[in-house]
Amino acid sequence: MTIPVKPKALSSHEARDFKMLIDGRWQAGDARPIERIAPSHGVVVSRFPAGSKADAERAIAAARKAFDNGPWPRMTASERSAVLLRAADLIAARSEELAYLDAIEAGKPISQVRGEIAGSVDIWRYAAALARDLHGESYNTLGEGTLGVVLREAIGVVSIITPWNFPFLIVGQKLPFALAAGCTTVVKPSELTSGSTLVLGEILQEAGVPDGVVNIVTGTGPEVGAVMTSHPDVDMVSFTGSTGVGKLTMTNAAQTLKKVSLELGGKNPQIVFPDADLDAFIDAAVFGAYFNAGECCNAGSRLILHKSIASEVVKRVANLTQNVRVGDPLDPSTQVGAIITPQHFDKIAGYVAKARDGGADVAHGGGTLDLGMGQFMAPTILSGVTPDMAVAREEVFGPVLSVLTFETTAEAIEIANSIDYGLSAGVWSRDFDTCLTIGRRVRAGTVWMNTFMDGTPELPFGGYKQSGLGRELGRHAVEDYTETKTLNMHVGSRTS
Ligand code: TXE
Repeated sequence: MTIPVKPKALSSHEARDFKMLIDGRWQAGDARPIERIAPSHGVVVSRFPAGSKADAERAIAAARKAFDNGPWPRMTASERSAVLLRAADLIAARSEELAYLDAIEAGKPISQVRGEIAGSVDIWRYAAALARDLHGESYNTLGEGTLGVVLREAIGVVSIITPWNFPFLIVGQKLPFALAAGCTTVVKPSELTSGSTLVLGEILQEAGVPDGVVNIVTGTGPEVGAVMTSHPDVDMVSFTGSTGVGKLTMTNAAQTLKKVSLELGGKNPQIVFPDADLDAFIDAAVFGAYFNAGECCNAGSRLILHKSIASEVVKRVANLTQNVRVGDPLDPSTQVGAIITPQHFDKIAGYVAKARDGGADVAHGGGTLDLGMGQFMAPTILSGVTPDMAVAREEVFGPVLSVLTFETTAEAIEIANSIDYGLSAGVWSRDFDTCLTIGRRVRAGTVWMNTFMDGTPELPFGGYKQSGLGRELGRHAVEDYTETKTLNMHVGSRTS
């Protein structure tokens, strides 16, 4: 029944007080700060300024001024790249501090966060490399006397809004690419997990980012985020979060036709055929479902198993789940941490109860794991789930695995594609043809074949359907933060 890792009380603990960064100055804000209670330990660990609408407006004005008149967009690509490389080194140097903040504020296992910070360093370096390869095109083939030059120019002021599930990693999928293009930014981290993003602000100042280029305003979505998505001086919004707020972002941005990039939810299938390497798959199923306590847009939360292997696979997944270590995020042996808030815990529990009432069986877990403090959930496997159930269609965002079955390849594809999301998918088979058929027919931004959730900065990431709009990472990541300008030139004498 999983291995509990009881949190140790935080000895001589003091909450850390943070300030926000507007136009190069650290400020506390006027309102009472937002207190973050660690989801694993139940005590206040951080206090963030509760930014106001006026704070958001001042940050946008600073970013606008820095874009219109400041040095950042006018530097050479080589100079911007050097700043990003310095930032990467400084992130690496402060990685333990950053890992602790994400672990304690989000309840994520520290060993996992260390990997995310290391991955993020690599992404910052990748963005630094791309900064020097941003280029347009020229056409000398448009007829004699005409030369066409296509420029890539920084799009301007970018609002970056991030969620709580991967606080440091996700800001790193957006900010370095916006900076590489020469943009200026206003960043709003989640009000639950702002600490590591604010430390990043210090790092960027030290790396040489000029005042006003990166502003970080903490606070809630309706207060700060709403201004950042609707203000006429913002040229683009890059958002990661829920599909609901993603739609609101697009509606707000439409008022002044801002560009939007949206990374939203997922309900990702893993389709398994009888000829699959089941040893490899069982590991991937457990990792894919419970990584980050399932609070992960890429979670492999729907197993779609061929009927002939379903009962064996469920038994083996349940057996391996018993060895998963759940509990204290600060213990390096922990694999699954705490659930982000009590309200979110209730939402997850509600999905499990509803599935049970609808006829699903609980093959493992199903409820609270009482560790004396914080909120933890036992990794849960629901078998006998049907494609019409909410738990099979909606993003639960918790350690809950739904098991469905299929008989024909066409049926597997139909189940996989039957929902509103299309972020990622997995297929497991030793037959190349089967893998490619699924790979081509499943409507998702990423399809893993005989592996799951691997990624590198070179590979684009994003969703089909209501999982989002646009792609992050990949070699076009910097271009996403640019406008295209055509220079159409007349060349030579007009007499002939
Ligand atoms: O996300 P929100 P929540 C999904 C997941 C989860 C659900 C709710 O299913 O259970 O969303 O999580 C800011 N204008 N994902 O409520 O509210 C907010 O302050 C502008 C999937 O935490 O979307 C935070 O900074 N901004 C996801 C960010 O939006 C607003 C990751 C995300 O918060 C705003 C997180 C507004 N009106 C949740 N309201 C993924 N794709 O990985 C809120 N925000």
